Amino acid sequence: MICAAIALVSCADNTPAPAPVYPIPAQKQVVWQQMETYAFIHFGLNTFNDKEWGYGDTDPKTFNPTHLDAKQWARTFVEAGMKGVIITAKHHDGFCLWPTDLTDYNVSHSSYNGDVVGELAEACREYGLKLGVYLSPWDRNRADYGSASYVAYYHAQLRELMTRYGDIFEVWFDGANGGDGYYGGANETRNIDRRNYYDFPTAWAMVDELQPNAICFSDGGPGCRWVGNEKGKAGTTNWAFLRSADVYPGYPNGKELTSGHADGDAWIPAECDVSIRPGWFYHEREDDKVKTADVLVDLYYQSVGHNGNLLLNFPVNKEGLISKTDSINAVTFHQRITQELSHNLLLGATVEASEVRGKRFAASLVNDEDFDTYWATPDGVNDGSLTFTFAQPQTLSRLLLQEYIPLGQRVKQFELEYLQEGVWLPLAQEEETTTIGYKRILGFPAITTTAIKVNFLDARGPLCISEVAAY
Ligand code: FUL
Repeated sequence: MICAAIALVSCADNTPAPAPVYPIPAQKQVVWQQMETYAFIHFGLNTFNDKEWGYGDTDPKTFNPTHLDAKQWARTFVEAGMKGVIITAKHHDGFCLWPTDLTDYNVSHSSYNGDVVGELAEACREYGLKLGVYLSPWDRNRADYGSASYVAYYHAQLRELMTRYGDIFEVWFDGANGGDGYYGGANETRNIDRRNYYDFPTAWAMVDELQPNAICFSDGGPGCRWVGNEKGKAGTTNWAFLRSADVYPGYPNGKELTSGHADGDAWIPAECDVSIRPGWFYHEREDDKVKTADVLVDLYYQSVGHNGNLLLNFPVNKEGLISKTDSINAVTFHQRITQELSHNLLLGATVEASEVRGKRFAASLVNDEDFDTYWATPDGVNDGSLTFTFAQPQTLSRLLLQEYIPLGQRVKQFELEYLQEGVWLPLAQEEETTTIGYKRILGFPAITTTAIKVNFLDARGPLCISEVAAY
């Protein structure tokens, strides 16, 4: 089958879509995956006391931002291409950025007169960003931490956050619970059973009930998972599945989370968290250590380009603002990505598919900007190829592939080739061309060619390829 690479007119025919290959995502997980990049904010007593993990005994009056402006944060995020923001409503020190009814250790007893979570919620509404909250299970301020009453308190805090601030897109359940040299908060009990103590299933059910569109993050999901490192990098092989019986918040085998479990039974895609500075919280000494736009661009290709979402942290400073260098670098990063991925060279090519599953599935052989149309192979055909031929030689250094994930993640191995003087030559390393998932972007030294070919060598079912683009 040969056709122009721009979307063909879709022709009605009765060929049924391929059956899903399980596990498949919930609709809200697809929506979440399409956000691709969003911001993280670490802000609290640590900001003013030069700490990363406060002990929970710091005077709340030390929280004293002089020019706090959540709209400045929101503007920066919009210009940096972020689709939402998750704020540390409560970090491990137990200090709450909202005026909770449940403890005095909160912003209303600080030197700042306001509701930081509420101000951010309002700014998000104004700037069209989605809001998420981080609520640390580990709490170094509570005298009853370790007992059942703390868990009731923790769930009540969650209820406040789920009911006071409008729509929430994600709730962050951090698995951190102390570590070498960090034990011994003001009121700490160490003998808890981390897997069961917090009664997470009840917390997640509450989120489902009060915020049905929100997904729950933890090391092991259920909505999305930690990627196993704080460097913002997913594996080149990255399955959106985990074996749900094995994983839980605090799951110690972080390495597995970088690539997922190929035999997983639950759709739990990876989220790549990383800070724009070395620390999560603001420290003056890191003012000259802000990640450059170049580094951020690279992180984008290793997170979003590796089938993960990028959660980029901004340490709000003592004034209550995102520092200038951080804003500039983040905005420049977004401009660079937008520019690098703006012109799909395949739109001017003709495409030949090894096989097509009826006319309907030929309608979108390449990047037609419509995720919901896709090229599919017939039942029983779990491999195939797409060949793109250019009218004039083109120079390219990136290839982007997307699977139609509402029907599952399928591709296990593929390869890229380009035509050089009548011979097909390999374009990328084998270990880099395994899984695709929602999005896979490959980079390679620039080549000039008249044709490229994607060979899909093995998949878990018939192929469902939503997009192909080259830059
Ligand atoms: C970790 C925490 O211990 C860090 O302080 C930070 O919040 C990071 C995002 O998650 O588990």
